[in-house]
Amino acid sequence: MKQPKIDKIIFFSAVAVIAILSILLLADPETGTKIFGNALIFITGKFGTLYLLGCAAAFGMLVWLALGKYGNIKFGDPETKPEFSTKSWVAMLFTAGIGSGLMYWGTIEWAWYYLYPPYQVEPKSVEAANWAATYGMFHWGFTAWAIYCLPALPIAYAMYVRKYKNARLSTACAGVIGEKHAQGIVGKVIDVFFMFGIIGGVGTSLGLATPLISQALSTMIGVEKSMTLDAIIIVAWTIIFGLSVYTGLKKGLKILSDINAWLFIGVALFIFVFGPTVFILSRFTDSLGLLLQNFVRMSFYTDSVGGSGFAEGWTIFYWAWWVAYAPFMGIFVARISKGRTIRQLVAAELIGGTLGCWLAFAVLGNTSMSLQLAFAKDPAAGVDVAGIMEKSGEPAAIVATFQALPGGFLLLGAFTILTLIFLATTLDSSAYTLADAASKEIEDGQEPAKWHRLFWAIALGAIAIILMYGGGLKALQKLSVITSFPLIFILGIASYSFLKWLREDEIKVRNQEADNEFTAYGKKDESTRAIVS
Ligand code: NM2
Repeated sequence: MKQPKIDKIIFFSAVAVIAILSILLLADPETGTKIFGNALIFITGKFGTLYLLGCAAAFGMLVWLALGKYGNIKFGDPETKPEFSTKSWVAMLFTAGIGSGLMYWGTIEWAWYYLYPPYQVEPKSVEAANWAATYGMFHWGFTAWAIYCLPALPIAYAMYVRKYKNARLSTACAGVIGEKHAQGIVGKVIDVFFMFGIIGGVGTSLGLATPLISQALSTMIGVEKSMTLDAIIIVAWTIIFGLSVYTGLKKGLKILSDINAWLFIGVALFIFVFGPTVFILSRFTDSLGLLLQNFVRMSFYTDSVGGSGFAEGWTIFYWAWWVAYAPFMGIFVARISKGRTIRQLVAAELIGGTLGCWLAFAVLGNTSMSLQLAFAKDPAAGVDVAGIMEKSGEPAAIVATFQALPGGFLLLGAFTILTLIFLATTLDSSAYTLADAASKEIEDGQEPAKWHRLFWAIALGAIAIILMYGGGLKALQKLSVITSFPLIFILGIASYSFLKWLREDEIKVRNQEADNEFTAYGKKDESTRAIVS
């Protein structure tokens, strides 16, 4: 099959925007970090409620869609079969959207809440521990996955039902902004903009994961932490995910995702069995109760009087982070969801995604917390994980957690490989999606050109290394979350477009059925028409 051509305007504008920004950030990283840092504080501070309300609404809409009359609508013709087995499909959509962040925050997020709890709770108290174990599950739970799922629906609908020959965010907005604008300059701006969001997002993940890997490596094999080690790690990563993205969706990406998911389950099971099994189970059950009881409270918590900044610093920041990744997830998930129904897609993301994240938080986070609680009783019997985190940073606290477990050395090795692969699967789907969005027309079953996929893979690694060495990675990370602000409106437009399309097509089908009936009975019954129009 011929390879699709690139869309020159989108491709070169994206490359130009990224190149100019990287040069500016390299020239003056401090000013960049300051400006974007302030902008981020401004957005989460002033528009926080918009994020909270919007994301809660997204969750509500998806539940309504999945359970309602549209749930059975298929992405494809009635006879279309899914391209991937359900297991691989869920593994792919889970591992694409989840990078090293889950390993990182899944292990250590509780410690921040334990030290600085919400609801004016006493730090390090029993109540603080309860909330600490629960909040991570909230920030990586249903609402978060609803944000991911939201753009996947209109994009998949545009591709497989409306049969648009591209996989772009702009196309998903066509129902509202009109086809002319979606194909024109407005659409290109939307696409370049979101591409830029991914690159920043990937920079964030790499910036978070690289110190963790180098901390683990230096603990295990005694190599000195250095810039060179960081760069070697990123190059190794780029090779792994570059290879998988080069071999394509059905081979490389699927295989890497499968390995990722199995290894994740294996490591989690190992820690569950050889770690504090009973505490993990009882802590998880307790957290689940607290979460279900307080889901609404947590969804709308702003602490407007207390002014602790908990919501801005955590929930709103998290929602913004998920939103920044959402269009990429939308395109990628749409790509792999041909032949699935709306209900299946919502269930896979909301239930599958949430349970996957909860597995990490339940096992890794609670294990880490149990060490802290043991330390509080008897310093010799546990580890002061939160203390290590405050003193030496999160990576050191994460490594200290694994070192304290049975088989610590091996476990740390497995954890490191897992973190590497988790991020690699996110990076390869990012590169694939970037290539998808910057391709011209893509026929059904076609993939973006090989060189084009590889180009984005290398670009992602290169930008991270250059900005890490030269400074400016922090600014880029902040900027990527800032891009979530206009994306909220774009996602709103895409969702509205989707509902409009569903309604239009429903009327069309009903009209057709009515027409068929007229023909069958050989007479025109105007009253049937009146019902459907
Ligand atoms: N999210 C899931 O590194 C990562 O896990 C990237 C982060 C948006 C919080 C995704």
